[in-house]
Amino acid sequence: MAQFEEVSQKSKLHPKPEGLTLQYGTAGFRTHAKHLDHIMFRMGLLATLRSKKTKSTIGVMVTASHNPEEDNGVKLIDPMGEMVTAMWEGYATQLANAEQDSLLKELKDIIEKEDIDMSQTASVYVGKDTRPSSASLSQAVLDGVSSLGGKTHDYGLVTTPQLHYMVCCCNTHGCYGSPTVEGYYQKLSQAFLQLTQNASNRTDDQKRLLVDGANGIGALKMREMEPFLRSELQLVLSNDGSSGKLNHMCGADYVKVQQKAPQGMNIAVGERCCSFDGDADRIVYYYTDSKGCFHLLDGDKIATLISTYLKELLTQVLHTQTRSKMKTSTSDIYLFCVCFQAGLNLQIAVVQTAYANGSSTRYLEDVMKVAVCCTKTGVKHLHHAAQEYDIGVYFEANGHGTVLFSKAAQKQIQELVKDSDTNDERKRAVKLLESTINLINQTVGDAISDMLVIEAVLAIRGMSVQDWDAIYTDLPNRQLKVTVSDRRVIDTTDAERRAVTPEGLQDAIDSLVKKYKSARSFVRPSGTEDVVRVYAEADTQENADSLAHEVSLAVY
Ligand code: NG1
Ligand code: ZN
Repeated sequence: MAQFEEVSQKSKLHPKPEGLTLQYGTAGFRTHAKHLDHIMFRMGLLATLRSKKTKSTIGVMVTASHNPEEDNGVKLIDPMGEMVTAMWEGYATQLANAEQDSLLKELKDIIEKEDIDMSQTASVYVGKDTRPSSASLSQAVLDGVSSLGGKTHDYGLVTTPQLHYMVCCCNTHGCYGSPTVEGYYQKLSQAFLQLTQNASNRTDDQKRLLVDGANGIGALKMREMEPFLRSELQLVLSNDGSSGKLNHMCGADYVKVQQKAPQGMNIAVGERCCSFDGDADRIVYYYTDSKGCFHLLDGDKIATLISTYLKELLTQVLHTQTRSKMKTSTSDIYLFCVCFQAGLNLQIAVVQTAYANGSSTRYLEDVMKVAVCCTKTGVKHLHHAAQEYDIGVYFEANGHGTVLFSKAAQKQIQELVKDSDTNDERKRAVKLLESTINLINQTVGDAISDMLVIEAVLAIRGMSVQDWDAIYTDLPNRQLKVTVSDRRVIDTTDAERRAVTPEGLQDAIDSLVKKYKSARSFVRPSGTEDVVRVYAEADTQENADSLAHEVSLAVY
């Protein structure tokens, strides 16, 4: 019992307001910062239990991502850097909502259900974003961990993906990289520099990129990373937090939803720009053309660029190897077998959500001949689906995503790199694959890593942002939010593309959609805000706007 004495004492310093209930949603707990002190303390407790249970380091990130500066939130990170399992999300909600006098009872209930050995040591990594409330809230997490005797490492200000990376590095004993911010910069910059060596004669203009840091942690971290990139990428940072408010009229979410450039950025015609969100796990690109038209390159365009590039590399390995086979020496035949696997047996798939633009899905399936799979919104669903493939490229349309390489795929690629008996073209392709793997943060979507991958791919393929944009043309689309008295009355199926309840809603949507050309629309309750989201796309912007409007009226 003595081990819970400190929890009992310290929890009084982080009291739960009576009657307040919160849910561990798609992105953890997220609400106004003033409601979160007790949640943070309790998530410190839960992370300690999770660490004892898994005998691994667990992460706790304090952030509310793209939400307003006054909000905050918290997310738990599992041993390999992935999101915590659904079962533990349930425990998080249970612990968060226990009234003060039943906290210990709920804690012991989890310990019993999970059969946790309390004598096991615990280690928790904690990080925070730049919100004014983050300092005291992350202190509450640290208090929670130490009151249960867990060890903490406070990383202070880091991006969400950086903390995921640290947790993965720690639990893989350095195999993934060194668990420091510097280790992260070194790993990524080395891979980036290796990749860009393959792009000859880049001009300063091609190396120049305008970055909107959303006045958040991403801007701070890009400044730290810049010297590691040795001018191979010349960043012009705006919304770097020196004056503006976090996520206010800037950042990836603003740009994606408003479909316009952020404030605080001076953009010349045709210039390549990107925006991070508030915790730097999302990125979107854009430019304006000579007519002043804004062009957005969102998560769907990013997934298309990256999967096309990877598919080409795998094909190059296969083709060059086929030529080796023609020489018919014994060793060539052997090499062919190894490479045949790399070229043929690695299946690339792209994982999307219902928000993916219809044009992107069509392009990937019909032109690229890549398998496309659709999951529910929320990166954990995409991440799990992507794990099913040798190479799973997943992106939400809002720019949150990454690429996963199966262990077997990584092994095959590494073996081919080591193989000294290869021709130059194949070696180049295999090395590019290896450096690309090193550049990608496979634990979670990462704006910095994604940005470097995109910049490297554009450089290697000699593409401008306009060439990239021209791969396919987005169907005009509109996203709206509708506030209703209870959003939970809407239940969906088919990866959230069809509403099952309330009765009649889907029929109403279907008949509205029929009025327009190339149209599609769906509604779903948000997992992070108290709203219903409406999405519509159609042949023209006017039609997409009016379909979205009509569907929102049907939701009331
Ligand atoms: P909700 O609020 O459930 O739509 C939003 C995003 C998700 C995901 C989460 C977590 C849209 C339409 N939805 O979820 O894609 O990023 O936030 O941050 O962008
Ligand atoms: Zn985010």
